[in-house]
Amino acid sequence: MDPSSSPSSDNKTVVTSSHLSDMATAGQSSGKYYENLDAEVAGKIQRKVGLIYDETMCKHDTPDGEDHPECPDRIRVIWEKLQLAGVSQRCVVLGSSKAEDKHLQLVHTKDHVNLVKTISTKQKDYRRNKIASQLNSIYLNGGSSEAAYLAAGSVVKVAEKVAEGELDSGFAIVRPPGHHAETDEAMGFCLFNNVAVAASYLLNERPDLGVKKILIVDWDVHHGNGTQKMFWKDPRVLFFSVHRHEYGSFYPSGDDGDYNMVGEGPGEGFNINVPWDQGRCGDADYLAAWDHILIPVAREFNPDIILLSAGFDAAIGDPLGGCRVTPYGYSVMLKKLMEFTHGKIVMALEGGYNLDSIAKSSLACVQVLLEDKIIQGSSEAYPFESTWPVIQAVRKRLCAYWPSLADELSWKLINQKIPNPIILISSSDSETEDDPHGLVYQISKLSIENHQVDTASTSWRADLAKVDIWYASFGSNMWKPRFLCYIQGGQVDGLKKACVGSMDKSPPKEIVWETFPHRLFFGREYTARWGVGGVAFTNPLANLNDQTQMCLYRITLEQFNDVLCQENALNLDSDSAIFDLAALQSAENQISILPEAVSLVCKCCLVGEKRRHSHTYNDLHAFCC
Ligand code: Q9C
Ligand code: ZN
Repeated sequence: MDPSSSPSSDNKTVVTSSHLSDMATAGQSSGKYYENLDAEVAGKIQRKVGLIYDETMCKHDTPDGEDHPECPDRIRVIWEKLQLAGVSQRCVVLGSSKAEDKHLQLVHTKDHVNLVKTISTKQKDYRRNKIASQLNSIYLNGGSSEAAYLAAGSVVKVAEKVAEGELDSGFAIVRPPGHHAETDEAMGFCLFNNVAVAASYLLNERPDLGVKKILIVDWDVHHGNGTQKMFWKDPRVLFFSVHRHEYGSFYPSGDDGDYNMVGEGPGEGFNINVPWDQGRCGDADYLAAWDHILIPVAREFNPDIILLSAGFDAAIGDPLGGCRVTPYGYSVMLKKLMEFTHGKIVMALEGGYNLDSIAKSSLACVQVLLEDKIIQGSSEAYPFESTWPVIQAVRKRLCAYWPSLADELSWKLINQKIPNPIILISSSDSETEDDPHGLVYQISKLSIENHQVDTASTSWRADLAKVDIWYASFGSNMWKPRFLCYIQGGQVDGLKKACVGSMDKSPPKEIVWETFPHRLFFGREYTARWGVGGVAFTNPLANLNDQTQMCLYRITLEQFNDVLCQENALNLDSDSAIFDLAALQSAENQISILPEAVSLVCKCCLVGEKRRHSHTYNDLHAFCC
């Protein structure tokens, strides 16, 4: 916790710090969530990436125009994004195709195919509404049949071209989505199971293409119940789904998405579910599932092609998903799949309901398929603590079929702490160019000069109350309800006991989610000044290419003091601040300071306690003394 800064004439530095005592080694042992997977573009033959988009699929809409998350604009915004970014122009754009009934009937009953086919033709709205009302989460209109046929047919077409080798990979930007659709039932916004139809087509109708083993990866935030059932007993298809499950309470609810559901008969072991017990999962959780389940299994399975049920409703900002996967996270997940099948990957859109998120995530993925330089970014450093038990349970349940899952995960890996909040305090005037959102500028304007703090004063609270700071955190740790407990008091899920809150219970003046230019140096295990423990500094102006999503709370230095006290189990009603106010002030007075030169000393150390404490949350001692 280090509110300090090192202003210099030409280079404003916002110093942030957090306890990072095990961060330096974590990067190596945990699968390197900060790694850069730059693809060498120069000298490479451009990969052929197919795209299908057809405005006709926008005609599927709610019958009387009410709002619905699964809306026509979903595919429009993706298509527009790819065009605006100049990416679609470098792809092979194919016309859409209607699925053939005989292909649909590889996975669906004749009745179901007929139902979907006849929805639009002869029936009136009220008839359609009646049918829809008997289904789970389905609306139907006059455009539904055609859209459903085009969605399924387009995924089949891209899959065929990729399997033939005419394309290296492709993305079918389709709706309605497919993965909830079962053999004889539409549900969950899905009419035909587009990906399952394509998989079955390759396996059963096109033996000439030599596709014998298919890996279906379903990263939609919901369980792919339909796809699971269709290949339940089929060892030719390895189905992997990662989804919110919450003990069966999350849509589509029930036990189907449980990790015990591994397939049956010859298909036993060829169905893998990674069921999150909670929302809010982000890049680190997904990448942990990749590194410790999917990737090793895929290596053993050695598929001929990968079909990706690419819903983007686990994306940050999604109104239904509640998770926090960033475009960067998606791009890394996809990149990791490119090692297989010579990159033969067929992406099909499933869910995803935040238009901005799905457009950005889609763009990031197509750039991976094109083997562009991967977008810059970084993820929260660690998965949630609750993620490891899930991953361990999945590995244990499936290790009989996949020996690469048999080893126990190392203690070191699973006991990594989630990253601490990062504290930003800035002073100094600064340049404001290259800061379109104005956030860096705003931060730079937060100054503690003119707020002389009197170390001898008993009115330290009044002094600190005059100073605003930005408290920043990576998403998963100080999520808003939790952070608000530290300010306003109370207890939410994940807090061991209730917080008393800050003395000043006024809510943060601003709460901003921002993709923030930053650079983190998590590099130190020891600094002369701060002793054992890592530190992190950000230099937003010098490293504009590095981006991370952070949540920033504008609070007063007094509130910050109280947050720290609560995190470290110290009393609030103390007669001094947790900070060394003299250090804070002298930091302010220096013109150019090396980060190491600035330090705030925590109270336990001021009273002569030299032993390193083991606070579960904020090991303040990691960087004081
Ligand atoms: N209580 C896809 O993402 N939610 N489908 C219904 C009823 C349905 C999501 C909630 C969510 C379906 C493809
Ligand atoms: Zn979904």
